[in-house]
Amino acid sequence: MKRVLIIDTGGTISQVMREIGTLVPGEADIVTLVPRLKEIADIDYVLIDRVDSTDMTQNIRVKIVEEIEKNHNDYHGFVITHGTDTMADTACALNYMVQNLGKPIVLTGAQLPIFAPGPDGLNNLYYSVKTATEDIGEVVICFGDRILRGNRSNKYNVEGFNAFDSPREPYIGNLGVNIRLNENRIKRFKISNPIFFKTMCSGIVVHYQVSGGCCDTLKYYIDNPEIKGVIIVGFGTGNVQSYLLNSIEKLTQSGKKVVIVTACSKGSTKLGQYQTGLRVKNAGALEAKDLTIQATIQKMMYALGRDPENFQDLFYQPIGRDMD
Ligand code: ASN
Repeated sequence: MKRVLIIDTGGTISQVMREIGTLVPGEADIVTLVPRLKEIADIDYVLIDRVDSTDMTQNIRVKIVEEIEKNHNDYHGFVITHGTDTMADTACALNYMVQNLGKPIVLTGAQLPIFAPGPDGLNNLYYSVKTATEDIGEVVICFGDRILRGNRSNKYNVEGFNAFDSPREPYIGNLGVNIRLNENRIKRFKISNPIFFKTMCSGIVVHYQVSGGCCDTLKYYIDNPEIKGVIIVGFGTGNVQSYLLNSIEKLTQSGKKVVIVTACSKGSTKLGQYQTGLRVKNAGALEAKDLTIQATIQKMMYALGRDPENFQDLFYQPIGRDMD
């Protein structure tokens, strides 16, 4: 029988309702609530934390990586239960922290606590364990009736049972009476040579442009030693407002990395297309091309944590088909 390790980090799936109507971390043993999991695979379970994923940290992510590192030869796949709010961020982080595993790392969770009437978490957990035994060699999110490339996904629906989408990448698979896997997936490796990377740089900020605004908050980052990288969410192809340019130039001159990502959920930055993009490139900023915002954050953390001198090369090296 195949073996699957479930790594629990918390999220709504195991939360309970307080009388006042607020969900808080609970004590649920989610695996025993889905007894039929044993018919799919031999299951082992480790509890790492019970956080609402709002409070997900790089330390918890390192613990996930350590579990995978310790056990990677002994299991066919890994399932990580996680809150939905930052599940896509963790999927991206794991794509960079665990490279060349060649086995499925499946993230799942729920919109409703597993004790609520009609909980989606029962199905999500069941199908995630199944997915972890399949011919997949990458980090995926398994949620609702979709299997999605983790590093291309985002939570787009607060309520729906299909909470995730990946607008830049067709689904890796669809769940129904059968699991149907698509050819765009990365397949399981026969022989793998994984690399585990645990020193992500947390000193990243994201600046969202305010159309019609006038406050140059970027200037506060220039002399801040905590901040190593700044992501600016560009309009369209990566266009950035004139009043930010002076600070961007100072940021890049002071050695901080500045990356422009597109605010759009499809397509790529093209900083040369408009003058409003070219001038930010001339100020020393890089562009995230078609990386999602979540992937840009985690890839910056990875590249800065790994080797800031080689930031540009590391940032542009595709990992787990995160960019075209
Ligand atoms: N706030 C919750 C979390 O991310 C949302 C959920 O899991 N549905 O932990």
